[in-house]
Order: sequence, then C-alpha cells, then structure tokens
Amino acid sequence: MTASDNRLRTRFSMMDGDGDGVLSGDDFTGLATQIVRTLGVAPASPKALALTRAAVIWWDGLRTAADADNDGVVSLAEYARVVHTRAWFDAHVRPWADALVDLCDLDDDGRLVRSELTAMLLGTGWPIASVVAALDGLFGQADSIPREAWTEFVAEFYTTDDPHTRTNAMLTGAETGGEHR
Ligand SMILES: [Ca+2]
Ligand SMILES: [Ca+2]
Repeated sequence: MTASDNRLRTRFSMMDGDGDGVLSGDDFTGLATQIVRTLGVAPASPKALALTRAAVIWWDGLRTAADADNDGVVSLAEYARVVHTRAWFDAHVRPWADALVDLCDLDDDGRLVRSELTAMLLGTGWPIASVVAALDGLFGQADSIPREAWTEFVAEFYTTDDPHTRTNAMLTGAETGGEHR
C-alpha cells in the first residue's frame, strides 16, 4: 500500500466512528460526543455545542461532495474519488478543526498544551504511536504551540498530495516514512 492509499484509508477509518465501513451523519456527531466526553467538557457548554455544529457542517460538505449514488452514506470508493482542496477544507473541515482547538485551549490563550492535545487525539481513537510521533514533530521541546500550528497540520493532513508530508506520522499502517520507490 502506498502512503497516499494509507493516508486515504486512515482518514476514512478515523471518520468511520462506528466502524461499519461507511460514513454517515451519526459517525460525525458521534465523534463530537466522544471527544466532549473524553475531555470532560459539559455537553451543553458553548464549546461542546460548537463542536457538534461543526461536525454537521463537515458531514454535510462530505455527503454533498462524495455521495455519488445518493444513498445517504459515503463508501470508501466514493470517498476516494473526492479531492480535498484547500478551499473545500476551509469551508467544511476548518470549522471542525477550529472547534476542536477551542475545546482543547482550556484557558483561551490561543495556545495548545501538549497534554490536552494528546488527550483529545487519543479520545478520537488515534493510536498512541501515531499521536506521539506527530506531536514530537510539532512540539519539539516546547510545552505549547500556537493553535494555528495545529490547524495547519490538520489542513495538511487532509489536503496534501505530497507523499513525504510530515503528516504521515498520523498514518496508522506500518509504513509511515513516505512512499518507497
Ligand atoms: Ca460508519
Ligand atoms: Ca453513497
């Protein structure tokens, strides 16, 4: 499997929260609920409600772009045909990325602390090895990073076609160092 296949499957399986092999609205609202629970945020708090709204925006954008057979769910084959441009990301996924950092930025100082970001990512189901590798690269020796550093990393993960992207650290397969040629 190439790194780009791996990236596609990793994105898909992370979105398929209930693991039934297709993406549906329930996967996205379920992911929001799971993150809110993991971080111990009150479900009725503004930040938690914003995350749920962003989950719906993301799903609506994905369904509109990808559900070619119009059956209300997005299969891996349908997902594979969608190209995520930066403009599409900004319109449909960035609200989710922003809501997530709002949730993780507990003291609202515009910076993310590594422990909180780690908790959030583990809560969304990322394997710990991927989380550690990605955050090692992002944080280096720092305790916190500007929130934009994280949202840019997320944008790159969803939109890049560079086989050697630093976001390969988030891939869940054995091959994480880019494509072998
Ligand atoms: Ca699903
Ligand atoms: Ca479909």
